[in-house]
Amino acid sequence: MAASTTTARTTHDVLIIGAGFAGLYAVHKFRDQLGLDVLAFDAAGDVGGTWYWNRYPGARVDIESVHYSYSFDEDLQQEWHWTEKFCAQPEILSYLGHVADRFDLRRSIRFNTRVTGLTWDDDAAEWELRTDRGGVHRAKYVISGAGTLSVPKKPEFPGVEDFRGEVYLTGNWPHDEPSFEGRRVGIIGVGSSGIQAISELAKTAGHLTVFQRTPNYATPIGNEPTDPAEEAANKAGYRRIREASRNHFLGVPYTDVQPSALAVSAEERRRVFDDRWNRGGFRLFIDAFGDILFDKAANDTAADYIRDRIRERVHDPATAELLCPTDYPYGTKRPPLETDYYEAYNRDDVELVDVKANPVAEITPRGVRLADGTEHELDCLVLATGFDACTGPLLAMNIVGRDGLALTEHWADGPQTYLGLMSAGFPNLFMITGPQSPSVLYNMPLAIEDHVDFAADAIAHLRQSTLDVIEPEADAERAWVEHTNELAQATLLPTSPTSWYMGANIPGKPRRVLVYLGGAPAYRAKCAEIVHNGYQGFRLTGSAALVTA
Ligand code: N01
Repeated sequence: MAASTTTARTTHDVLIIGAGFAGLYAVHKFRDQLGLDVLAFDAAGDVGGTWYWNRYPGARVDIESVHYSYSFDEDLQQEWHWTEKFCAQPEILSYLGHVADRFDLRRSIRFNTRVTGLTWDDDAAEWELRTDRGGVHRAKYVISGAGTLSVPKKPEFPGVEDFRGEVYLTGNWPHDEPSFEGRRVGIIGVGSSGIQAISELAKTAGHLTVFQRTPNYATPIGNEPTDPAEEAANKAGYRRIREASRNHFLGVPYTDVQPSALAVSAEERRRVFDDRWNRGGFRLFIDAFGDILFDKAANDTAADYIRDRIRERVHDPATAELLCPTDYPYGTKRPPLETDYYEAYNRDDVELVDVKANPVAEITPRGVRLADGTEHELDCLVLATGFDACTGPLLAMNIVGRDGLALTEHWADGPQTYLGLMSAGFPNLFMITGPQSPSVLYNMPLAIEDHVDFAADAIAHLRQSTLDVIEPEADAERAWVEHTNELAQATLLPTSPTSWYMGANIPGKPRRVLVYLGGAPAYRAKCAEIVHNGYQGFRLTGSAALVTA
């Protein structure tokens, strides 16, 4: 494991924040491929990022593992064997551990070390990074791989600290697997995390109470053991598969999307929806009809279809209706993928409580009390209440750029970025899968590789000259923010009242789209054009130190 000693003051070429998919690849890229001196940090005790923290029962990937994996090393993708189509958290964590071993990455990472401050020193033209272990580290370049969903939403229920039972956060799950056998368990939240956890908790808890505010459009994941013939074909065709993925909106090599749900007969629509439902993954969402995310009438056809399927699976009609989303379009919140989720509600020991009609008033020492005074007594409470997505991890690090400008100030009305990768006034700081990039609407490992490669190319480009500072121009940034907002307005996303894609899940958070909605191919083409035009929209300069050297 990591070196546990912290050198109080060190200087490097590149500082890297995080040891998840982004940080690990960045260490390899900058240290082993560019030959730079790097140091990385992670608050966790080992590598894994999101897969280190999210160990709750049922945690599983929602993009096929064969696609949700690194593409940068042919030997790596040939030698690794995924046991299932959609692997569970322990296997993804093993994969990242294997990557760390294979490329000897841990020696460049300080674990159990949280970044608490990052300040740009204009005179030296370098960043100073501070940690909670008292370390002060300097470098010309900083790569943030701090993640998009790594800051859990703070529990917003009064009294939670007085609860006499155990409280668990899905996004910060204990390493000693808690036992729920025979216990009265409550869970708040039915997003992707809650839905995965509920399916598993229902099997072991003595009684499970699900506190649901907004039901979700969950569809079958379609998980199965890896088919050896398919695996062999994938390994033989990885090059083509990765290329097809990078040319797809979501970064997966799906090819069956039809233009419009409204252009086909009801029978054909049903056939397509049935086919995608049965094949699982995000096929219903992204590989059925191209207008589902853009046209309300098209969206209604998919939403109606999903509601019908929910009603087929849940025996009690009143419970089924409560589980049917009605007040926001399908896909405007990330659609959860499930295994036997709806069947959990057919058990006598699982109870669904509507906390939209009757909100949670407080957590009492005994359990959860609702607005009408009803108290649900519990032994354990699981909070699956989501994350301060996309901007949260960056804003948590006390980043201060040029002229003392705090990132919190620059982003007071929502994120301001160029390409979702850099921000004006914050030179040489690359935000991997940052806000206003495709990030969570692209296949994350590929999105990460694209961004790390962009940063590495930019730094290599600077190092070939007497330049060493890259920063977006304010006009280019304004235009990018406007562009991402316009793209969002052309979709149904802004109509969801609680979607984290729009920052709407956190009270007081500015309502601004956090994801680039033009799709991965358009985004990649834009980045390539910008580089081709000499890093158009970026200002490339030489620091005084370099020029006088
Ligand atoms: O969080 P969420 P998540 N009272 O924000 C409820 C990724 N992920 O952790 O909708 C009552 O989606 C909230 O209710 P509402 C994936 O990208 C991937 O589940 O605000 N309820 C909602 O039901 C995903 O989208 C996987 O009304 C409250 C839930 O908590 C993202 O992470 C697995 C509440 C939060 O849902 C986030 O998912 C897991 C309150 N005060 C996660 N506050 C994969 O499959 C919140 N809620 C790879």
